Amino acid sequence: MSNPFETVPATAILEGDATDAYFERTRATLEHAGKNPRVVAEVTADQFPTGEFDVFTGVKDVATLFEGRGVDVDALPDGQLFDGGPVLRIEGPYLAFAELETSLLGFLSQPSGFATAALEARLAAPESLVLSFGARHVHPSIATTVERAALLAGLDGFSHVAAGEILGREAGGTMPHALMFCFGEGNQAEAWTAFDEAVGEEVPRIALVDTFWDEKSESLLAAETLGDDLDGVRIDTTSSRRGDFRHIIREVRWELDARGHEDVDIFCSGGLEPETIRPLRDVADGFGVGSHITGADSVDFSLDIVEIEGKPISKRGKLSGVKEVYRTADGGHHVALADREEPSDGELLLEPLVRDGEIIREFELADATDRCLADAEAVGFDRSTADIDR
Ligand code: PCP
Repeated sequence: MSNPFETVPATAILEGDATDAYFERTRATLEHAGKNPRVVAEVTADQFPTGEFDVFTGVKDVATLFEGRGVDVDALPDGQLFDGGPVLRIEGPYLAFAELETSLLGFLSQPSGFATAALEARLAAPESLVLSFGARHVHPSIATTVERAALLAGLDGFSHVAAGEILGREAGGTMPHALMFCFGEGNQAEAWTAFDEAVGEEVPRIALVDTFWDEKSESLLAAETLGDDLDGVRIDTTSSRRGDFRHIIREVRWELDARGHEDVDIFCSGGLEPETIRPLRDVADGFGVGSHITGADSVDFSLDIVEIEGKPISKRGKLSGVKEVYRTADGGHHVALADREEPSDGELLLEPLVRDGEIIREFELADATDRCLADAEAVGFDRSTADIDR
């Protein structure tokens, strides 16, 4: 069973076999015709700025993909926000990278979508604990991709154990409903006590309190059962039973406080989106977010040759010529031909990534997170400011 889940192995990606068939036919044709032109190709989502920013990530995997290939690659830094124009540029003989286009775009498109959605969740509750709970919605072989994107966007942690081992960060989480079912209705106190006895001291004591009875009753029972050991309660009320979720949380807070349990935090999960998190952020202490991140649309990147043998070229609807992207003083993006004078107030965003097949950039996730959050502020990233001050 060398490949029991039929996933595409890393060697196939690195060797260019993780490709669309037409690139193999292109190679055969060009080799047959004795052609291998020197090209410049650019990865772009929108040709012109749209006013809407996304988070750029996946660049570390792209660097690995191009290592040892005889090309130069420039790219935005990991975690940078972008709006229009090229995010990555490749220069070299076309046959040095033709088949890599499929994997290159995949490395960027889905992780950038995850990170953009995670940033939306982050900014919906900037002061709260926000955790990534969505690894269960994706193929397990890309769980690290989800959790890394969540961390890059500033989330406080994630739930996936194997991803944690790869990323060097311990996964978080306490108990599912399955644990409560195994003890049964009426035995919730027994379940929470057993949990308290069984798990390590470093695990927060957060009791799941929506399984059998109402959230208030189970929260008070958890507080009575674990006393000062209880760190928090998690409310994962099913949407059909949710009613006014904000009111339920305030009611639980009130009743806990009334009995002296002011230190018990309230965490929420279950189908949360930025627009449902925002009205809860002043009454709940933390949120678990899954499907909003994992269900994010991939960023629609494409790779286009823009110069061939030193001459600008493009298909209809695309912009020819080697370009640069600038961040302007007002937080916007400016796209211009690379051989023109730089705008006086523009910060050049594309940076060298690979030179003649050698990776010349280092990647620190913490740096990318800092960049992402600072850049989100610089460009005013918030897709839902309308109700932010409720
Ligand atoms: C939480 C919630 C979702 C999970 C997290 C991901 O699970 O019910 O299924 O969040 P999402 O809805 O934002 O994608 P648990 O309450 O632990 O699930 P279970 O009912 O399996 O115990």
